[in-house]
Amino acid sequence: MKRLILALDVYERERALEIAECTADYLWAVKVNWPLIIGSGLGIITELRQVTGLPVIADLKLADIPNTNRLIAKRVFDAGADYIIAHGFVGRDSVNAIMELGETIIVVEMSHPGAEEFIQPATDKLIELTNELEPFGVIAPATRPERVAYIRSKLKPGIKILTPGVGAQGGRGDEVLKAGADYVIVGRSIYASENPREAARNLHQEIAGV
Ligand code: O7M
Repeated sequence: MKRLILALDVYERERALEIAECTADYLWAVKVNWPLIIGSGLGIITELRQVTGLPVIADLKLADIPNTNRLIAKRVFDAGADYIIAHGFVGRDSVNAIMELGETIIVVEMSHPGAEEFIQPATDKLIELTNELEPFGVIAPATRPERVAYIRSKLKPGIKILTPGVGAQGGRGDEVLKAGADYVIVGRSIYASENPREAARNLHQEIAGV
């Protein structure tokens, strides 16, 4: 079973396509964030789907009023994205505007140190919102496996947990899967390595046995 998601945070179209193609065998999905969309345009989403045959997650962390979220999400789903990542702290109406258009993933906690300032104190409420809306999944921090275990214990069964923070930010894929995550998101440890295919294979093998 594939549980690895590539965070393809490069600017250049050709480099992105090359890395995605050579790592695809070990991935469940490819995640695109602002760096790649700014550098290569929205058309990269369809190209990545064609080259890899994998789902593409658009990590825009949308956090706007419902109408603006809807305007953005419409174009991004039309461009071929299978999932959009949204912030939940803006409220259920803003998240609903995206969920009406396609599969959505809600951020309930983040992986960086600053997440403890504002997001972590709101995590319980964000989990409540998630359980009510029942999106495809949530984002939770691989850097804090104990928080992933906590989030898993509160989240309705069936809602997936996707965890960034493995490798460059210090988290471990096997640990966070044992804590209850379904997928790990990895960027720099793959795309910035000398041999991205080898790096992806090693990570895949590390987590495959969990
Ligand atoms: O492995 P890295 O650290 O190079 O990349 C991690 C990716 O996950 C990168 O695209 C970040 O923007 C993203 N991410 C986090 O690192 N922490 C979070 O809390 C949330 C995300 C994310 O994917 O949010 C949806």
